[in-house]
Amino acid sequence: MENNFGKLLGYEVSDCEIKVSFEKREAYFTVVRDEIVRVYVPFFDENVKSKAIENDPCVDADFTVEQDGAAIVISTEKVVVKIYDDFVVDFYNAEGKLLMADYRGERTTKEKVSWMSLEMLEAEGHDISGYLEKPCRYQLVKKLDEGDDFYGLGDKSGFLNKKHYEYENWNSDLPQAHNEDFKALYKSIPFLMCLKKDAEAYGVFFDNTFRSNINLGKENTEYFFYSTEEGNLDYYFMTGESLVDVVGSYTYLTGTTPLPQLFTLGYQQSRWGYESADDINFVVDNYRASNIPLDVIHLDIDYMDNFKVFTWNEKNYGKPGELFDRIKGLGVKPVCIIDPGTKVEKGYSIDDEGVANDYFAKDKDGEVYVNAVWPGDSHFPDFGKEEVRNWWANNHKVLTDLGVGGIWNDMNEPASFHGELPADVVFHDEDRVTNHAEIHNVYGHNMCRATFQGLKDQTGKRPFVITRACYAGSQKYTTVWTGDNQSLWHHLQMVIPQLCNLGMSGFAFCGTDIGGFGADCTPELLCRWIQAAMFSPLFRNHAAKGTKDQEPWRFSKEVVDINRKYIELRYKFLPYIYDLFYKGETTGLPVMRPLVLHYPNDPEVRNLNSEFLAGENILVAPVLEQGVTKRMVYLPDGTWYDYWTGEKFEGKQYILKDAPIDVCPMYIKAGSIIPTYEVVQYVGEKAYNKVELLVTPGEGSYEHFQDNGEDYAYKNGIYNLYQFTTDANGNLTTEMKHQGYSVYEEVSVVKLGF
Ligand code: MIG
Repeated sequence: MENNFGKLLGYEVSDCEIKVSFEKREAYFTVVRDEIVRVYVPFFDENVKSKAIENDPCVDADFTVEQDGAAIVISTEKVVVKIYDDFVVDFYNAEGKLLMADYRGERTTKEKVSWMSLEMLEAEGHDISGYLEKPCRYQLVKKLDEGDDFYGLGDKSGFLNKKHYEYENWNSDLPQAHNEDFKALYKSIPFLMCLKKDAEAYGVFFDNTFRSNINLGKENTEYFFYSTEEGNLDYYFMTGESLVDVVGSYTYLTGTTPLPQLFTLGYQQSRWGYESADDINFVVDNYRASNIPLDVIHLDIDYMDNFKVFTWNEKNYGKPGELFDRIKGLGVKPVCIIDPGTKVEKGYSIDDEGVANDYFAKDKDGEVYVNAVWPGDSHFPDFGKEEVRNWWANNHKVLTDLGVGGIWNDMNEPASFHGELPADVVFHDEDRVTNHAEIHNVYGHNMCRATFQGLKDQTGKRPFVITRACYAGSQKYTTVWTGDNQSLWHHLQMVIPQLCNLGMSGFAFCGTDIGGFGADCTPELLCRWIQAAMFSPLFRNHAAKGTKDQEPWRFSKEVVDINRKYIELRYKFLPYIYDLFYKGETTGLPVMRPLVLHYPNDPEVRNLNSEFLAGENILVAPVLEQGVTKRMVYLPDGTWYDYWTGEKFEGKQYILKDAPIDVCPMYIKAGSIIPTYEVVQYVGEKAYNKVELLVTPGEGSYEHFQDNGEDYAYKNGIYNLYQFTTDANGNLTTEMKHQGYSVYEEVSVVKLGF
């Protein structure tokens, strides 16, 4: 094995940082807090600042450092790190259990070393060409233990448990149907969680924006590895009692999903192919006529003049104010798409300004870089510069002045029609000059930051931004959808694992295109999709140009009734979902959760792809297969009540539930108190001045949040926090933990299962 760090020489401590010296290099270990330790080696550039972690996360945690035989040992209350010669590093929990160990053997591919910096090998005069198939700056190879299961990684396709698969972090817009063998999708969230055999949990966040690979025992079941073509070695090890703690640590570092506006949790309709104001009005009118609630309609690229961002196609869409005023009069908020590609056109003010001010990326020879997207030849804003983000933010004024409800950012991988942007296209990271290879995975992130800022400054409301591409930490600025899925049953099956992993990766606010984007949706698929998506935070039906009409009211009465039933149920549970967001702003926990998050000791749920929990209290087991009308449901530990019949079941067993096309099996945990609202056609149609609590047997306790649902007043105390408790008979006691907003006129109880 190559020795490229050499022997351990010693260490120096300053504040929360421990500099560990080896013969040939130094490595830095930072105790961020009791459960989090950062490992850092600036192979690439010391001036690179994290995009995911914006503030210094270090608290003054207590720790000790000592030399213990061959190792330097760093101990906090929760983590023990042992560092050996050659930069071999092992992480233990406080009980002395080895959680993540460096792999001692050799990788079985061409790469012959278990830890390597090519730069160093090169500097030492080695010929590195034979080592790697692809250029690789460094790799981290960790021991894979029997029973290790992996979760997280954001939007990656496939199943909940990522073990035995390999992934790539390179934001990618791929038109084919996303299959389980896809390595990359639109987002790069290099956050991995491991649940060990005995349910100890840890997480690792690899904070590097360059292209990287994560191989979780696919190459060899003895180890897993992370490798990257460039960048600093910069990763965070985090642990805790459970996966819940690990999610907490990760979102402590990168930020939690902020509380959204209430209407953004309502039902939304979109289609690429609404070609005129008439089309939009027709859709809105049909929703109202069919009594299916609707809060948002999305305007895809056709609303723009020749796909020029921040313009309006007056020919087909009339006066912008007129359309907005009409649909807003019906209670529907318009959301407009904005792509990054800016049409190259003299006299188009956005492009002129961008060129004049040096706001666009340039090629290596200093010419403004051009590639084609929807508007034809286009320029690409250099969002890494603050000046550019401010400019972009201000450009949104033309839409916020009209009362736009939110902004949908697409094509920001960035996607381009004439091949991918070359690696050497020049971009900035603030003042630092860099290139596409480094900026690619944070292009969407930086764009969303700008969009968020624009909406926040111009409206004073909590911004509603939706993006396709992003990086770790983008959850602070934007919601996400999973891009171009298709109307396929296996894509319906992917909804749960994909959204649960996004949720555990910080993105509490996520969704898929309901009904599927590409291909034609069948009536049955749409019914099952709306059921599976009922608790998906972003609740939007969207379809591609040229596909079969997909609004529920285009189908038979049965399909309309089933869609209305579940969309109404969504509006009923709106306060519960909103509470999950309110709590998640502190805990980092998502709305849609895999069972493994709360039942890590139950081996039955480690690979459970077909059920999820909404919060902790509602278990949803939708039918995900064509033609199936009976569903095997696994209930975890505890007592559960069938939402539809009130029937009681003890957990830790499989049950068989009849699930005809209009039934989505749902179970409520014993001791639940679930706030519900009256069904409305849109948020704001009526004041929510009463709340009805759905209560199941068993003593319960629940905190409920209420505010204006729109702005930041709650940060200044303008909200109510109710503490509800129930006794075994379902008798309710209410205590006001905080009162700063008008209180409900009525709080009532509906009992289930008594
Ligand atoms: O190249 O704006 O994922 O949701 O409707 C296609 C048109 C561009 C891709 C997005 C999709 C959107 C479509 N866009």
